[in-house]
Amino acid sequence: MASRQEKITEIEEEIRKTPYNKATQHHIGKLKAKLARLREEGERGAGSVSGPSYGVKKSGDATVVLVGFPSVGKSTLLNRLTNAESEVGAYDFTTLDVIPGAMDYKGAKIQILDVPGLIAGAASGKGRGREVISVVRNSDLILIMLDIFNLGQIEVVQSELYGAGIRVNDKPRDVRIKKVSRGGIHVSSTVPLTRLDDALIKTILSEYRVHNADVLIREDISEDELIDVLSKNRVYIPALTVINKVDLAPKDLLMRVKRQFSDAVFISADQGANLDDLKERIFRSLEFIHVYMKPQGKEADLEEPLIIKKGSTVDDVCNALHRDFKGRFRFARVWGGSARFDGQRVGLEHVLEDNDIVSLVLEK
Ligand SMILES: Nc1nc2c(ncn2[C@@H]2O[C@H](COP(=O)(O)OP(=O)(O)OP(=O)(O)O)[C@@H](O)[C@H]2O)c(=O)[nH]1
Ligand SMILES: [Mg+2]
Repeated sequence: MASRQEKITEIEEEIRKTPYNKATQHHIGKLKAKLARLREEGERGAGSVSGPSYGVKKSGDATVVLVGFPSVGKSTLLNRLTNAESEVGAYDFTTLDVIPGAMDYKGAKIQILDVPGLIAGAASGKGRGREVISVVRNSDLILIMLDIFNLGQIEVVQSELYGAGIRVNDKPRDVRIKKVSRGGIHVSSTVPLTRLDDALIKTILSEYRVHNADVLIREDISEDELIDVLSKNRVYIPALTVINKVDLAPKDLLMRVKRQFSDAVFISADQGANLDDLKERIFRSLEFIHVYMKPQGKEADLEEPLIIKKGSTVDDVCNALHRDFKGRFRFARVWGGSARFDGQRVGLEHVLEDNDIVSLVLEK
């Protein structure tokens, strides 16, 4: 029997060879779904979906990872932004491990991870691709780092991340799939679907063993996007493009690139240029919120808020404060944007908003 990898290669080959048109669209859709499912199974087997395999623990309020080709200056930047000392070398693959550093900025403790350079084929295991990818999957923000003289690398980096199920600066498509016990697949949509028809939707769903379901689609999605909805291993992570070594670039080149990459942050890690701007962009991209703690029966501490990630729950607050709190948790009271009324009683799963006041009620 063919191994999973052989099957994957075979299907990739077939997709490449088949011209895409109305007549082959279904066949290709089916192959793509099959491919996505096989890859997913492979990853589960290798254990890479669950947590970094490099053995670096997440710490601080958020984790940022530096991703880029060898020698773009990742380690140089880590050393500039944090207390870490990661080896810098004028040759490729200087860094062979994950090197963590910590950056304090506006009250947030931000962990920054330097990883080995990424190369084409990383998602399928080239270099230390798999390990790097699993660290990236578990981060809160990706810095895609480029050398100003090799900007074409961005396409390779983006496609490697995409191939590894990482969706950058994106969010899941608005599709609801409600499984039912019988009656087949029923599709409804609130917008015209120009890229999918019922038959193709059914084909893709059946690859994921969904045979009876009500499907509600609210966007004009593609087959790849439907597969994303069905895949369990997709992660959605914000990213910033950082263009390094501007100290070496002639003025006219720099001007041109700035127009082309208007969202990027331009730095010289080596010279320490524009790093304050980068820190601010990192901080803003992480979308922290402030939560004020109110000890029971006392006034809230409005001086020193807790800094946590947007979307954090009462559970996250417990974990941030003390490792015993979760075990002793009874309930919490909340004032502010996330509360339906002042002092609402909530559980661990309650999602907080910026400037909420929280009081934890714990077992003695
Ligand atoms: N001129 C200039 N050189 C830089 C800059 N940043 C890094 N370098 C040099 O580029 C080379 C590679 O830097 P590293 O920080 O080791 O690059 P890396 O991305 O960590 O490389 P790998 O660990 O091999 O993936 C070194 O010789 C650095 O001194 C910069 O802003 N300007
Ligand atoms: Mg390095």
